[in-house]
Amino acid sequence: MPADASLLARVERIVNATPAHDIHTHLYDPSFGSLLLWGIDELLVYHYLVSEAFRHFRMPYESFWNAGKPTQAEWIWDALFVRHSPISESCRGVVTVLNALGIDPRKGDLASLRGWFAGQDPAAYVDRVLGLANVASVCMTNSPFDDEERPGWETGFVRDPRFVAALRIDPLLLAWPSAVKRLQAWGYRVTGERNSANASEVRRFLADWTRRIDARYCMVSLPDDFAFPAESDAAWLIEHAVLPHGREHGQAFALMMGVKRAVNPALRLAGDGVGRSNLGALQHLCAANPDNRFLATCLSRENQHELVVLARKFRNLHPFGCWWFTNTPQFIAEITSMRLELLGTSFTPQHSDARVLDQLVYKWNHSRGILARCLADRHADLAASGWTSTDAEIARDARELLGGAFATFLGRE
Ligand code: RAT
Ligand code: ZN
Repeated sequence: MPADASLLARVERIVNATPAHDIHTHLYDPSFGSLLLWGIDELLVYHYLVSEAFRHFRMPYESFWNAGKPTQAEWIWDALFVRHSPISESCRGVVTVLNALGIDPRKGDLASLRGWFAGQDPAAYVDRVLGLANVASVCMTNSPFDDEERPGWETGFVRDPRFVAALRIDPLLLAWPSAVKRLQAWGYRVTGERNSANASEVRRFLADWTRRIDARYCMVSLPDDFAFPAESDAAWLIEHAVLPHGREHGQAFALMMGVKRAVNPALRLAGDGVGRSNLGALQHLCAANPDNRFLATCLSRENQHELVVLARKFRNLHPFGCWWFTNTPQFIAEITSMRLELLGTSFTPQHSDARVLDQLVYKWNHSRGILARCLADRHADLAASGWTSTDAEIARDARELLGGAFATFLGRE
């Protein structure tokens, strides 16, 4: 039942005051310099907004891509904020960010917004954003296959403890023939055949990078047609390298399921779509590998119920996040309520997937509001059944939902 105003206010206060551990972002430790994106232009050229702006643009795709970032940002601002109301979730996010920073987005133009951001000191700005978002730690997406990122890890740097690492291995699993060449160049003796010598070299590669970056978990985004077991390189690598590595290092494996890459390649990063996954693959992984831990999120709305039911059957499965196209108020409310009703607090309702530092502010502001409502409604139902929850109990729920259950699942309490 919907919580009354006073219960809702209590739960909101508690959820807002509870620091979040953001378990999946595309942000970088500030030591990576320009790889950590921030500011108004980056907010505007976010790929979620690029695909929305192309709903209005009449220009050829290439004209957009050939323009510099400032011009792209101006075009997007004009299309989505000047000529139309910014009511989509991603547009509203920019407004929430500016508002939280004390900037009235309706006063002044893009030039004055740029002036404000240009005056910020990067290090102080990181502190300010994390403070505004009330985020205690952000998990990065760290790929040894990324030529801009890898040198930083190889050289080494002083880590900011708020930025924790996760080992991303999409190219390894989804483009094995090209990954073989890269691994060879890095000194791993792989040939591409599916044999035990290759599996153990891949395990050596995973172990080296796990240690180098102190990876909390290992992760991949999978297409909707991912199957397991299967006669595929990905299935072979998962079974013979990723899972044994996970068991040896006590490391969870995160599957982000259901992305259809490059549905419209002309949109580049903004051109990916969604497809319904076969969660039989996840069921098989969980059932056949009770000593491995799996984190999972699904991009398709149609997979959400099945994912929650699977988590009831397998304690080595931890659902997380309302990812990408499900990161809208309507779906977050639906998915979070369903998970609370079927799993209690043993899941992680949200990750931000932020690519731009400032987005932490809106992603967490919007998500916390919905989480608080869903949680308040559960406590209202509970009260109606005869159990009145204390503030301390609600605070315990909030801690579990905002990172505590995740840490317990990973064995990193
Ligand atoms: O949400 C996004 O920004 C997507 O582009 C993907 O990066 C997705 O989150 C992923 O990690 O594959
Ligand atoms: Zn992501």
